[in-house]
Amino acid sequence: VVVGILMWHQPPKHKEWKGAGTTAHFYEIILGRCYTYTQIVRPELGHKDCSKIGKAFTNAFLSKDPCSSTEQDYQPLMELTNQTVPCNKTLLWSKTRDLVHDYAWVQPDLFTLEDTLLGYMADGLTWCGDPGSNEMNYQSCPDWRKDCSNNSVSIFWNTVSKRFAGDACGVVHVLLNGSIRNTFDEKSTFGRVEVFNLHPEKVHMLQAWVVQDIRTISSNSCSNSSIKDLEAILSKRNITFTCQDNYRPIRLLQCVKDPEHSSCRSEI
Ligand code: NGD
Repeated sequence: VVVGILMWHQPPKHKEWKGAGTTAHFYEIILGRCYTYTQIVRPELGHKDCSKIGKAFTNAFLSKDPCSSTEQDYQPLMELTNQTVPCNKTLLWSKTRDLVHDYAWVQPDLFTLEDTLLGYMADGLTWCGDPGSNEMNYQSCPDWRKDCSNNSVSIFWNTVSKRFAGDACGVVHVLLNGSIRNTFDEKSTFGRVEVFNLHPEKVHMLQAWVVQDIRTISSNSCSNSSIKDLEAILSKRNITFTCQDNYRPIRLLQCVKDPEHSSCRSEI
């Protein structure tokens, strides 16, 4: 009996992973973000049932092995969170996380995945469960490099990125980083998932904006060899590709943060 009482008082023992654990107050955060989005950011989605959405989200991973997550786990959540993005307004990104969201903030008719309900709810959070418990694991979660790629967070982003790209129509834009070697990274979500889920019947063109760090600008990042790979994939898929170096509206945003830089003083 004594042993039983002692064990009962131990915190639940979860498996130990190499990544950070579930974000503290995960459930309250996703629920709050759902209400903020559907009541304030996009009141036209005010009919969405955030209480149901929150439960579908946690049901996708609670009491399950966080390294055997599947797209099917997230299907009930996906069905509750469908949303239309107007044609020509989809903005994809890879390795430009902060800049793309700064740009979408000043250009509110453009949608990144994080400007849709599900992306907005989950951005920046970590979550996982454990097969032996119906609670979240706040101690640790699988790291996608060191533990497993089929973890609950990565499978979530693969699933929502696939739908986001599959729903896109008209001209689609992508903001890429011209200051790194693999400007187009075929292992990124953009390179693995989004490029292959654009529908050629709906998407006539992918336009890349390649931006460089303002401190290390050289011309012609569109001639980066990885951009040729992207062009080849799209040509095979019958989607026209265009590429623009250092797109001016984004350069101006970079200059807001670094107004004294020489490349911000001239040519404005
Ligand atoms: O399994 C993974 C993985 N899990 C997490 N991340 C992963 N990246 C992989 N390549 N494979 C993290 O995703 C990674 O550490 C970064 O913090 C983040 C974005 O990675 P990045 O900069 O390489 O860009 P991606 O192309 O992989 O993804 C951006 C595009 C963009 O068009 C969004 O529509 O894919 C969508 N997205 C994917 C993953 C995560 C968004 C997010 C997000 N908001 O966190």
